[in-house]
Amino acid sequence: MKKFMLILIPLILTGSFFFSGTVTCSAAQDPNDPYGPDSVLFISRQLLIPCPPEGGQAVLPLYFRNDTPIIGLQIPLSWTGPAILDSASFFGSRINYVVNKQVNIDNLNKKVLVTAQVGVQQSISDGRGMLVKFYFSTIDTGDLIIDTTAYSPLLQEHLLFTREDSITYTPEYRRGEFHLTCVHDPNDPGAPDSVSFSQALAYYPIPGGPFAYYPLPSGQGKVFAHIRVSNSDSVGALFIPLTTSGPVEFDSISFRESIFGDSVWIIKGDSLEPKGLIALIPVNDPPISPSAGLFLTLCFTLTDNTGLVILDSTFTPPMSHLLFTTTEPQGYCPQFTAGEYPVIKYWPGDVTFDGELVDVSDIVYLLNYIYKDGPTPPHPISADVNGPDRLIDIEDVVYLINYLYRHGSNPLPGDPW
Ligand SMILES: [Ca+2]
Ligand SMILES: [Ca+2]
Ligand SMILES: [Ca+2]
Ligand SMILES: [Ca+2]
Repeated sequence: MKKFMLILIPLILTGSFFFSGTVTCSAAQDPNDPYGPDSVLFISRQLLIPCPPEGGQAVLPLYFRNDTPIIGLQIPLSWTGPAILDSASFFGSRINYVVNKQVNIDNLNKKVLVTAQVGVQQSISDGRGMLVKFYFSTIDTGDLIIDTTAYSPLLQEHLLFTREDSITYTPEYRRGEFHLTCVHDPNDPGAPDSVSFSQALAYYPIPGGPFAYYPLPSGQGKVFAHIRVSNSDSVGALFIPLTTSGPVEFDSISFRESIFGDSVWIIKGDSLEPKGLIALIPVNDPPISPSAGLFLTLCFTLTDNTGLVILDSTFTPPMSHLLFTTTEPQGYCPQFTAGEYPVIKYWPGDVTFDGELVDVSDIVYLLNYIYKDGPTPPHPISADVNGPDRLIDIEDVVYLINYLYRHGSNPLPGDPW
């Protein structure tokens, strides 16, 4: 007999901000740096990730401090370790107001360059706080070390702040040392089980055409949060209570491409307020056999074109506890990595993702990718322009050529799937 359980869990918004004691490794203060030494730093810490071969996510904020106003910064970084840099977000940053700011990600060489120039805008006033958040996909346990390339002979690889009189200087840098570990509940048989999110971005399409920059926002953004589960042994039930926060409205649940098909029972809280709770209890009869992959997808509509969507677990036993059960049944806690989805604006057809309107360079990039083994588009969603068919192929090239040169229709938003 199948059992029904209905749980209602109060909205809990959690946020934590840890500072751990670490040692600053500093060179002598740059003589052009007024007053005390300015700095760029990570807060090193241990990060819990799903055990391999499951992938997880590591969200790493970079901080900076300046004791006099600055008008620009250039921060070149390189990293070592089992991680891929998916994206970066300035949401919540001290320089979020600066229009001319960029993050160039080079996963091939494991380098990333953060730059900002205030131009005619207000200077970055003295202070301390977050600069940018990096979103890494982790592929293994181990150490993720983020250092600077400040001592490279290349000028564009120097670590620099720019004073209001345009003189540059090198602030101190404290490298980030992140220990990626995974834990194993002793009641969890076999390999550690896990619950994680497999896609780290929320996309907000801005329609193309001559008025693309005005008015903003326009179009409708979506977040598809893919929940992955992995269970090494048969399980009786999965209890995955979740909270959401950020600029989203819950839309629907999809089982498209789920490893379970639609054969599991889903019982959830019966009201889904904005920013509210989602609780899911799938029960399979007989037990769910060992599996790993996409469980289900939560579909949200974005209510803003900036911000951060966070999906976390409530972790409050007994009713809203993240829990798997064995067939005994014995409960245990799988590994869990919260999902953070920075909202990224994009212009459909901006294949190069340079924030410019569609031009010939986007077509060239696409042709290189399709026919000459060129690099994958930075965000494939911007290249699937012919109505989302989830293929990036000659049809998209033809569509873009028609749009640019033959008064064809505007490029269409892709599918964030
Ligand atoms: Ca200073
Ligand atoms: Ca297990
Ligand atoms: Ca472009
Ligand atoms: Ca396509």
